[in-house]
Amino acid sequence: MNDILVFSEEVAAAKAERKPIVALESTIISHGMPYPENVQTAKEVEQLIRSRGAVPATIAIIDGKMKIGLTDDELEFLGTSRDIEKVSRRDLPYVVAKKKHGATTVAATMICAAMAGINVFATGGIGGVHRGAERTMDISADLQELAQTNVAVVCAGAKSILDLGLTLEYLETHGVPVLGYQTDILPAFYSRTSPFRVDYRLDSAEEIAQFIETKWALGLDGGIVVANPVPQEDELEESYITSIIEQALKEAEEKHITGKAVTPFLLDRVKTLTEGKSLKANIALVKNNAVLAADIARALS
Ligand code: PSU
Ligand code: MN
Repeated sequence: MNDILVFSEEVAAAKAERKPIVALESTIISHGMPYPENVQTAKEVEQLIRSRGAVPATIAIIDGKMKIGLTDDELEFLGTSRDIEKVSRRDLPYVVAKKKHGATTVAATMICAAMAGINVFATGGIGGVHRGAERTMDISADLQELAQTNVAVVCAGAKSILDLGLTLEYLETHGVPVLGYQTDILPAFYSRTSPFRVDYRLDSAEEIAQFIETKWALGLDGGIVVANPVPQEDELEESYITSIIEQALKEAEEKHITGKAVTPFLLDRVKTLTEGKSLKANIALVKNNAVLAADIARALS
């Protein structure tokens, strides 16, 4: 196991000194944003976490190694190579056994983070129950991971490519709390609001840390969703983004896109149809989440 789980120097030192650490995923780099914005954003997000007194640990599989903390060259490689698999829980053993390269989803990043002893993770949006899931059964493995793995995930809610109502129902069934940071309303990634409420509103990183600590102290295993709305100035208009998402969903249906290709297809279409407006919002919300995650990690340590 020790030669499969490999720490960067920076993260190894942070662990030895018991510094707060924030995990970051890599699917957003390889499959979520175009080059060069993906690599640029990944580096800036790491820098932001350092500036808040925590240590970033971007996670990916390189040559079959589960890397906890990446060099700038590795970030560049993930952001440019076409040879990167999207890796969720199901795919992890294949990519490790075959010594391939993989970008980790929220689920796979949670798994690697937990193995590495890291319990706070910042991302953009989580996967969830897809619209039409009553026909397709398309439910992201991210939700099942949140049900069982002890990592708090800071995100901007979930995109309305998903059925947000069913996603909340699924999380409730599995005992995953959805916390709103300074909001009562579940944010919908590009917009600060949705028709749904979060389970509990907490207004500071300290209160969120206290909640997380209490959950695990009670022996209640599993993750926590911390929903942090996109900054106001970067928000996209709800009716605008909704019509674009509906267009993308229609195209996915017509092209019979299924399985793990669905989410990357939808993300790519939304990006193209918004002519880059969604990318700007995406970058802003990821940075916003990184800052909150660093504050929570500090409060926890
Ligand atoms: N949603 C986004 N951006 C993303 C993803 C989801 O708004 O980049 C990525 C994350 O890595 C997430 C994954 O874990 O897609 C979910 O994929 P799937 O639906 O195939 O489980
Ligand atoms: Mn899916």
